[in-house]
Amino acid sequence: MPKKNGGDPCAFLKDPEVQKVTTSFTNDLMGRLNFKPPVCDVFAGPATALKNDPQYEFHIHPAAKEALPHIIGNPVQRVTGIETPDRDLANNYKKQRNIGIVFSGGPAPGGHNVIAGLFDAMKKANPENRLFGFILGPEGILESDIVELKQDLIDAHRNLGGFSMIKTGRTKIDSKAKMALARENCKQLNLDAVVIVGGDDSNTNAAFLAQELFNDGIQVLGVPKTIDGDIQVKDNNGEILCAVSFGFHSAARAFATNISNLCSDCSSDVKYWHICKVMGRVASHLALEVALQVHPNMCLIGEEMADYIDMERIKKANAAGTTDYTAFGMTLRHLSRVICNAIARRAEVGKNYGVIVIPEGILEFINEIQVFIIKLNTIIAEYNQTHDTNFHSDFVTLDEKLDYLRRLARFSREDKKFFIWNTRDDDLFNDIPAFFQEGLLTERDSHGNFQFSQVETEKVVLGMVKDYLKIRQEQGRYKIGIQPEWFQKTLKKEGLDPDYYGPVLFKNYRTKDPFLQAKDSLISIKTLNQELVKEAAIGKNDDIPPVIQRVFLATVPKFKTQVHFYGYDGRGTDPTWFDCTYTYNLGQTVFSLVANHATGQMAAIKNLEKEFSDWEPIGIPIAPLMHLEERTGKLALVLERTVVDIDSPAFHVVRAMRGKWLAAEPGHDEYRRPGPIRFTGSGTDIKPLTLALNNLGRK
Ligand code: FBP
Repeated sequence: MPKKNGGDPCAFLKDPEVQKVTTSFTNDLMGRLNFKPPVCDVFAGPATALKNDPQYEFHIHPAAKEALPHIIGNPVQRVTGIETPDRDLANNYKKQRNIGIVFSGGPAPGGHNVIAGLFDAMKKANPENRLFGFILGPEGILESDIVELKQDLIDAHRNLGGFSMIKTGRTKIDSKAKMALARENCKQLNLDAVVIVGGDDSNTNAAFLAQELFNDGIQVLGVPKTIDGDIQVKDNNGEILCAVSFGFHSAARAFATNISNLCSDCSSDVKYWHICKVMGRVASHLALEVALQVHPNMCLIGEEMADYIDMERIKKANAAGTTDYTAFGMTLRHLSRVICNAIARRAEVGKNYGVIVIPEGILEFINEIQVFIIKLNTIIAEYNQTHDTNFHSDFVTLDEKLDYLRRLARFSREDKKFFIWNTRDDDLFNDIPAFFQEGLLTERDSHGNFQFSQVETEKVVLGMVKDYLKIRQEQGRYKIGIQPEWFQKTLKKEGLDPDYYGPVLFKNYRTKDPFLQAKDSLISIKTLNQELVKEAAIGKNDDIPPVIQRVFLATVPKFKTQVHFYGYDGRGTDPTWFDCTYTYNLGQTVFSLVANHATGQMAAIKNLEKEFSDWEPIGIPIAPLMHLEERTGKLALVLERTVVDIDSPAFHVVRAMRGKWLAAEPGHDEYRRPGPIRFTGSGTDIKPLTLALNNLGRK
């Protein structure tokens, strides 16, 4: 062993004992690299074929029919295993192929296994087959930046999270020129097929590229990726074809592990409310899954808020013979009240701590915010179009942007015409905090999506909650409940009679309530003094007995918060068994689609919600899943995203258990410990709990 002082530090690092401790090759890593996910039975034989399943039908949008004529008629295709392929099939299956693969959008655990599954399947069919990875996402297609993916590289990434093997990016191939360039590059690279692993926007891109490359005989296939879990496919009859995108389970489990640790922390030092924002910009699937995994005290689900109807407002408007449009959907103010009520209820039973889960995209479901987002999207898009420039480069600072909006409001006032931004909008917008204004004016991503991860959603909600809690506190409606035993013991220790002071301090002293509630009027030392004097417990000029002050202070809540954002950590986490296996089989499915000449299809596994033995690899046509959506102020054909169904069993369970999880009653909290991510093993929670619940009662 080299000497600690002096000697060559590098020599010290060569010491085998030191190397043993500092090695990057941990047991977990080695276990992951060596793990072989099971494959569906259809992949066991020498070849596969595709069987059309015409019973699955979709509502086809006329715009999709017009834009994607070559692939709009694609059916759902089932992969079948072929034990003894005839000569034609065998020759075709074995044909030497060059396949390009690209990751697109945010990382999601399992991506490397898509590559591994595809690689293993194509090498099994023909060892001469070659796989190429486009570097840094679709930008790699446009730049022809490609690397051949060989055995060693793939083996070094098996069952590991992230997209680090070939990186990813959000470039969109969205113009005629870019399409033509992509086409030219794929032809130059002599590719037979391109596989796009991405979310809704990237699969949309896959469909358009499939259309573009159709006549060149280059196939384009999609793979449903996104931790947000919002790529779900059903046919017209509600038959589930793709229950969830890959990466969702792992990310949710990573968030859940961390949030469950916070549950255990906060119920130990009982002083913090942990506000946990979890990713998911459009849908609240991740928040819902995390809630089922952890049983937090509160979990907000955006889709439920959008569905909210304020009956009081409706009644008032009806009585006045008018319509109150603000009665539909929840307002920010109402949301803050709901949260505050829950916090105050827990405080009453002495629990001045807890965990709240908030979906990243919650604000999109809030009435007034949604209006701002749509209006600002349109204003920015119109500006860019009219001036052929970029709004954000022309107006760099917040003040410059606000000034532009003010000018729009002035135009609308002076012209007295209908304009998208009027004085009322401007006034309302100026009422919100600057950081949030900045967030709402942030640059849209390349697909025209509002970038929720850049907005401090939790800060907005928290700001309102803090303000309202302060009001409640001043009204005497937010206090900490006191255990009668503690009160008795504390006063007796100081020689005071608890039965004398009890009715002076508490409104429920003579009841059998498990917690004593301070009178509403006791909101400060001054009001405590007044109350004691009024009840003749002390004289006008007497000091408050210190122990009474102590008891009073114990009833005063301090709302202390810790704010957390769970997103990027979950995108980079190592995959669960579910995602390892799902993605490896997706890779195998993609090869079957390529080898059987499919294009414009998305690889999927049907029956994911069931046992592994029921999993069925399929190809889903992308074009029929498209609809028109507003993007950058214009309508665009995109793959429809699926939001949380508030009629689903998973949501019903959360709704039914919410009261229990809030635990606004004496006793323990109901927190659940999901434990760390596993990639082996069995049990009920090896798949997403939302999937398991939604499958109950289905055949
Ligand atoms: P994808 O839809 O590309 O999978 O990404 C989704 C997501 O993880 C969202 O939850 C989040 O809002 C967004 O990525 C953040 O993106 P960025 O990488 O641009 O910060």
